[in-house]
Amino acid sequence: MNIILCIDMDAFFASVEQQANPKLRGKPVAVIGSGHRTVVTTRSYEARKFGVKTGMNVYEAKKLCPHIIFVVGDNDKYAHTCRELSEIYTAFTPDVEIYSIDEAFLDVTTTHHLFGGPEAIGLEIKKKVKSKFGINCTVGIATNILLAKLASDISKPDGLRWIKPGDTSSVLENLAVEELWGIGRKLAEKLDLLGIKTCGELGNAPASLLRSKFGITGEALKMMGQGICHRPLIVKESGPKSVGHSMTLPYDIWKEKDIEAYTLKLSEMVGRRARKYRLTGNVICVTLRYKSFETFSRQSKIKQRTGDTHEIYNTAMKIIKGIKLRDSIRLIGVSLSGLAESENPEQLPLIQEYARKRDLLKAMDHINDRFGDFTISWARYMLHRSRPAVISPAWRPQGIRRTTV
Ligand code: TTP
Ligand code: MG
Repeated sequence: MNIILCIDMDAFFASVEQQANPKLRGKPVAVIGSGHRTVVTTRSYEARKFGVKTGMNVYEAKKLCPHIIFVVGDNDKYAHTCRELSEIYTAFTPDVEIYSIDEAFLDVTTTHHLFGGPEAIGLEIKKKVKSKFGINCTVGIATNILLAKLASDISKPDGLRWIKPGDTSSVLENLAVEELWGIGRKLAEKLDLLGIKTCGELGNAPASLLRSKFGITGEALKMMGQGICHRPLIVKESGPKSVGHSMTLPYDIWKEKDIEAYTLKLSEMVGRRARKYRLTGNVICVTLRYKSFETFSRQSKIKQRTGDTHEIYNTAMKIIKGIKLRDSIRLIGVSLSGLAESENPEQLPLIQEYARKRDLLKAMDHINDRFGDFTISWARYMLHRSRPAVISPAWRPQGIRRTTV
């Protein structure tokens, strides 16, 4: 029998904002985008009491809750927290699926006994999330992701619920079908026309009826009504062969100082990730894409492995300066490969200059870990800082969020 945990942050964007600004705590807060036709992406539980919902425009929200505080969302901050959260999860199992920006599934079938059981893991995760980020989350535990997600949904906010196999039918019996993950309003309306309102009714409906109405999905729907779900977790492979970042630039560039600034930003992202995972590498590779979309890579091997932003940057710039650019650039990528685990980073370097550099990077990493990527960076890069205005609800660390099970 599998044991799956679903971890879902409570009012995620709003909670992150309330944490970042104490004046927002305990208050009705709605997170919005920066455009003038923006809508509410989420709202604090204080705002939910007034009926403020995701998707409402600011006028509708204000009408329901006149003292609501609107905050323009900061995607970098949420993505940063999401990445940090996954580190908390992987301490309990390597089988983690980051499903969306604030939801993850953990398969603890083979590891829960090491930590005192599934509930103990859930409580520990809640504690860690609270102490590290100051935000609440809800944990659902069950034998599959459908029921784990349901367990979390029905115990929000700040909850923990284990739906054990013996409890499944009593939980589902009178539950409205649209409470199930993957059954939206439209599908619920179609089921309603067949006289099916609850999961209990869905689970007991004749398979032939569902098949004739919904085709092959009909069978899956019946199983969902019974709390059966065979979708496995989609777990990202671990053990990177290289650490790399690339970015399509906001506009095509040509000037050396622009190329330098973006290469420095990318080198910092690569260096920081390498340092975080205690990796060093000795092959630096630069990828360039011209305005015409022609793309090519050049690499260079250095004598000693490094995770130092400036060594990566200097090598990357040497590579770029050795290329006779034929067109303006629309994408730059920097990667570090030939990876090995770095030696004990606390060991004192013999040369004082190296010690200073190490301490500087460590202090910068510490600040950026705590407050988000690029809170502190090199002056040359800061001049080129820009930030996207909105985040897609489909955002997830790898690819697009799936909306059905
Ligand atoms: P959800 O987990 O759906 O919502 P939530 O975390 O705000 O609240 P809950 O306590 O009910 O889990 O979404 C996670 C974040 O994703 C949310 O904080 C904002 C963002 N989001 C969008 O940007 N657009 C959307 O349409 C939805 C639903 C969420
Ligand atoms: Mg959430």
